[in-house]
Amino acid sequence: MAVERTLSIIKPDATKRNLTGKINAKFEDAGLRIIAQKRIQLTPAQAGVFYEVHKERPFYGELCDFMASGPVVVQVLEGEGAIAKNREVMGATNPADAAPGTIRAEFAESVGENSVHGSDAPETAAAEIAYYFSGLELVG
Ligand code: FUP
Repeated sequence: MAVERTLSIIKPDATKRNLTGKINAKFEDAGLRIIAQKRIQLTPAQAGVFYEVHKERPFYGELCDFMASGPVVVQVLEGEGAIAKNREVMGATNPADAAPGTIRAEFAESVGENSVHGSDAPETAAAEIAYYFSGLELVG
């Protein structure tokens, strides 16, 4: 399997509860390397551009406001099959459906406030990484 890079975000519900380290341990235990990471405060407009694919969905406004409600930690994870592996470690979007041991099963508060984001395909991973990081910031 090829070595991939994927964009991860630790969302405001998790940064507020001081869960960055516990979530990072899940990534590292799964063999994902955190090759870039920064804690930032998004504006609703910046979150809106990132989640543009959802702009027709009823939850879009709430999602943008939530993502701007506190700091997020944006990060690039690298590893064999990193995109799918990260999705496995994250668990299902709705924590009620997330497998035991996943980040969302253990930490997410609701379908909207679900602690982490992870890219879902190679093309989105490349675009999402480029939204938050310059090439110089990726140190594999
Ligand atoms: P995921 O890829 O698992 O993050 O899920 P989606 O791309 O389907 O959704 C992106 C984000 O939209 C979720 F993380 C939270 C929000 N969302 C809702 O608030 N309500 C929903 O019914 C579905 C998604």
